[in-house]
Amino acid sequence: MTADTRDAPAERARPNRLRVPWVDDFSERLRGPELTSRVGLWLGITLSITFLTGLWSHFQQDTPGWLTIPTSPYWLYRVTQGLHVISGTAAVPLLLVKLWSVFPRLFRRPPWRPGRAQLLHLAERVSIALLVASVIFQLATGLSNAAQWYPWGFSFRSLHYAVAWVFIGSLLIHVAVKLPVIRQALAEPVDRDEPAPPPGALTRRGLLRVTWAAAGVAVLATAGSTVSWLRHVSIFGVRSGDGPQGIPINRSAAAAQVEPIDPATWRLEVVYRDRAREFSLDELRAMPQASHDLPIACVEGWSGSGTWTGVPVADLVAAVGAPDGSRVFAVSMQRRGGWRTSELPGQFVADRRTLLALDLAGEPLALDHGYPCRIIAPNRPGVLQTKWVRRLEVYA
Ligand SMILES: Nc1nc2c(c(=O)[nH]1)N[C@H]1C(S)=C(S)[C@@H](COP(=O)(O)O)O[C@H]1N2
Ligand SMILES: [Mo]
Repeated sequence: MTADTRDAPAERARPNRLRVPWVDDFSERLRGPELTSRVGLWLGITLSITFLTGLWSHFQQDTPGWLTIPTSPYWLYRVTQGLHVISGTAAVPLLLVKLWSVFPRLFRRPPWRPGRAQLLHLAERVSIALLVASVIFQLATGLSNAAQWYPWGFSFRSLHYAVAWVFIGSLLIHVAVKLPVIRQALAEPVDRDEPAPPPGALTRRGLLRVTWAAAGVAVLATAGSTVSWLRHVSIFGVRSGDGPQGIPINRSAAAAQVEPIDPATWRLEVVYRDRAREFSLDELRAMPQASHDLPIACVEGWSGSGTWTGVPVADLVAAVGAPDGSRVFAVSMQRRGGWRTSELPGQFVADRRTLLALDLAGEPLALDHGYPCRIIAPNRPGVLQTKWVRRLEVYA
């Protein structure tokens, strides 16, 4: 056997020789740091946007003491959460190409002898294992959440949030370790040292173009959930379709087990300390009404805008003699399940665009949109726009 045939891949790949592959069993024609670093750069950008907007979404729902969520611009959460889901979706094809470009490195053997090199090798592998596992976990749970599919028993938000920190920590380690390689590879043309492709075969440049196109398709396929004129191309836009009064329904009254009310006997309770007032639907309608165009921006990524009319919450707070800047805790008629209560911090109560809405698009709220009344406030996650409100508790 000559030296030539011993190294030939065909010889190695003989099916009767079952063995663990080596790193150089895989074709190096397209793979290499020039490709990996370019796809990695964009993967890093999309995932960083996803991380930051995700952090913001978490803080909107679970606000740390040092942070005051602004009520303006009213569309801010709509944009940040739309970006969160769009950039997360665009990351999927980038991640697949990136993993494909580096997976032969899984079959590198660690340095045989114990020592610094072996330790470094193991440390790098652990950080990459954490990075890959956390990214896959985040994208898989995030995408199924955006598809409103919750096939698990854990609390989505707390786990998605916790794993986000594992992700960002291991990403920073990875970038720090690879920075010299990344910088050098990005400074070179992508086809440096690229062997001439067989006729008709893909080149590195071609592969990059396909990758960008796939990410672009992923963006278009989700962006319609936020950007209404893209609705018809957004096949992944789960709730981008219509709903009653022009806005999709997140959870219907039937799903929330909320019974239709009798408008003659229904009352809204507003409670402040030992003061409590009841308002009938007619009394609420007799109060000065305000109208605002505000979006429902669901954490799951879809959003839609409507014209809401109702009583500014600040007026109801004043009606029970509570001071400006009071907080309001809204309680719905729904008895079971999440999202049946929400808290409006003082700045939201003070903002006169924050409504106890009675109408949407000039008509009484559809039962599924929260009839007889719901909270609607600027720059708020949909999950806090409580429907079927029965009681407002005011705290100074
Ligand atoms: N009582 C109650 N209010 C609720 C919910 C709910 O399940 N129960 N869902 C919330 C969520 S997650 C969203 S996105 C919005 C959606 O409002 P819509 O169904 O009117 O579009 O309502 C919010 N208000
Ligand atoms: Mo939502």
